[in-house]
Amino acid sequence: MMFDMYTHFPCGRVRIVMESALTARDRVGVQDFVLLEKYNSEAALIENLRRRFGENLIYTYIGSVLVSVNPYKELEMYSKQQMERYRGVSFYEISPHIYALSDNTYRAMRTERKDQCIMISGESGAGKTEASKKILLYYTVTCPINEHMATLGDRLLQSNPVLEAFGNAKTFRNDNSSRFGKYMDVQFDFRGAPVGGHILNYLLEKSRVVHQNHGERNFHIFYQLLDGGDDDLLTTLALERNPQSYNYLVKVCVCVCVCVCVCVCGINRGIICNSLVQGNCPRLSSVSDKNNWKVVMKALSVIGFTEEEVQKLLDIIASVLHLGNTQFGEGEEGETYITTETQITHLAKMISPLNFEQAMSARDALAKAVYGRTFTWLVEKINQSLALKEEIYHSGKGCTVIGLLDIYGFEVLQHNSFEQFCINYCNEKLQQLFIELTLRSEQEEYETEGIAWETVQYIDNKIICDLIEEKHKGIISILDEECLRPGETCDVSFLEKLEDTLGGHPHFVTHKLANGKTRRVMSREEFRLLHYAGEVNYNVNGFLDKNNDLLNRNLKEVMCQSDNQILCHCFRREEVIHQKRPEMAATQFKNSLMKLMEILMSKEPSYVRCIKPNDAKQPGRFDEVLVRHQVKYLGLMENLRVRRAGFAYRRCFEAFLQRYKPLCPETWPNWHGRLADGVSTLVNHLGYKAEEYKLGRSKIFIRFPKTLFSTEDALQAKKPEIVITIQSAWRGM
Ligand code: AOV
Ligand code: MG
Repeated sequence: MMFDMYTHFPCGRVRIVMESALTARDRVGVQDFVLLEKYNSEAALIENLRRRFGENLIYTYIGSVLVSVNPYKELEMYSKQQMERYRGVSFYEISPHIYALSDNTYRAMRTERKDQCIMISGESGAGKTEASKKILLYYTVTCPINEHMATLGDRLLQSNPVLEAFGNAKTFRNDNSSRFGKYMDVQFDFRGAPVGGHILNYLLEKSRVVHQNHGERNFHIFYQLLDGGDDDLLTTLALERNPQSYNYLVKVCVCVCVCVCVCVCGINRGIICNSLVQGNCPRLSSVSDKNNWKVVMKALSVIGFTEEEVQKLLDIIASVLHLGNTQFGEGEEGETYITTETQITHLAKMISPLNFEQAMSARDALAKAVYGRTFTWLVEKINQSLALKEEIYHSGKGCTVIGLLDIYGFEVLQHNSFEQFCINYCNEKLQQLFIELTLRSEQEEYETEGIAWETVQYIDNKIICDLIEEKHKGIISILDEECLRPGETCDVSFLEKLEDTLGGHPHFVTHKLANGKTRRVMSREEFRLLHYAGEVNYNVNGFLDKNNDLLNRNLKEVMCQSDNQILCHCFRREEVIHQKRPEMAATQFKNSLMKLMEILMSKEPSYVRCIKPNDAKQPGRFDEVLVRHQVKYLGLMENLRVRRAGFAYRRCFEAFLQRYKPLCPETWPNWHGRLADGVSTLVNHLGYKAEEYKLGRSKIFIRFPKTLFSTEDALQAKKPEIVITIQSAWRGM
């Protein structure tokens, strides 16, 4: 961008001006996409990203939206000095940065006394979690400290390693993939000091506890405990150090085998081995489980977990591993019994009249429920530690909030299931919100500035949101009905119901064609949704089970009676006594999303759109095909179109006049009249045509970048003596 840059020299802050705008533009691209000449061209946008990425300039704006490309290497741009450079500096005066966005949001909250939120999106591995951590770090380092909450910053920061240990895992796409959505509020007092925090968590991928794809891992905490826990601890928990010993962590046996052994009852029976096919990936080169174990244990203590609580928590983690190793034998009449003695001593009894398949699935359901509920408990405990103190809350001076949303991006895998369906639904909602809020803020700005609103063309994805969430005829309602319907229901009957109700909907496709024929390219177990970001085929296998998320009543009862207080807290007596069926998983998710939308709607939004440059997690590689996909999924062109619908560029009168006054004898060296008149005089002198710009109440709006570029070039030609090459400044940012 062609504006004044500031840098730090030993003598203090010095104002410097960019080298020729054109040469800089050619080399490193524009730092705001709205200034691209061909703003409607996806290729131009990608080329701009590529150029900047090549120069380690990973951040670019679309107006006030920050686009970030994962560098997959440590860049020298996150130091404390860098934080200082961005403090209090206007968004446009300095190179794009996550700190600029953080600072801008913070200042908007302070000056306007309005709650803010920063929404971070992008596909797995694109850098969302890293971005959210950098924002949090920026606030904890640069904001003042409230003496009553002096350690809050530490607790806020330490919540990350804990939640990552229990909620993140190595996946094919990311060695530290967040397997839950997270929204975190940071509360600030009237002086701008952080005084509280609150976390909401969404849809933990519980199925990972019992099953991982090849090359992936279970949640980090299991490996951290085995690698980092000392010998005494492992002995107390009856654990072996080797992850290979645990079915839930490593592939144990790919075939079903039958062997004979003496079971706990002392009778010879045939035993069917567990035939799990797990990730088989116990170690990671990029992650030190041992070191991270220490980090997590320290973090738990900083947050305020007692030793007893930590012990109980680890008991649960160990129990899940033991549970996974529980083997079942099949009796002569098809009944099942537990054959593994060690596990029995660590688990409540769970012998019931189930057949082998049912026993296995009950065991896994229990492991998932125990882990999932423990994770929720963990978040509650962290929230207690971060909770705003009563006296601050009631001080009468009020608090303002910055919310950080780090939530799964649009996902298209080879095999898309219930989880992807929920994740992509969430992205539809966020896109809908984005369009609504961006249009609203554009409209508001036009209104404040007294400029006539110009209609914007955009894709409204409400139709897809309705298709998924509408009462009675949306996909979620149909799924719930199918789960509750008495009689024989299954995933395929659910698909048939979808076809009956939604066949013919412009965004819903199955193998059935309208003329009764079959669409060959689609399997009979799939439906396809035409999302705003592209088409996704969902396989219905497992939809009913995952939506039901049922746990055997006997097992719930056993859990209620546990002497582990965390489990007692997680499995409440009332749940067993009243036998009230909890909401189905998809409906629960839908309702929590609705609440999230309300929270976000009530705040001033900022956006970070993260992009992953390659699938190999390598620095310096920019895979254009991959990036193009994400540009599409993230709706960046849509972003740009909305932002550029009226005017590419806007700037307050004062800044505009200050910069370009050398170009007009009447405004140079100083303009003494009204600012608006000064700008008017200046642009008249420059020969701006009426359709090229508009003057609002406090800002000039310029429609096309070329108008601005030619003004900038004129300035460079006029005043070469003030041009200092700032290549170093560009690079250093
Ligand atoms: P995600 O949050 O978007 O994926 P992460 O934030 O975990 O992705 O980033 C993935 C990895 O990329 C990190 O572990 C870092 O190694 C690297 N990385 C990301 N951002 C930066 C950066 N600014 N500088 C250096 N390295 C970075 V997921 O949670 O899977 O959706 O589910
Ligand atoms: Mg993440």
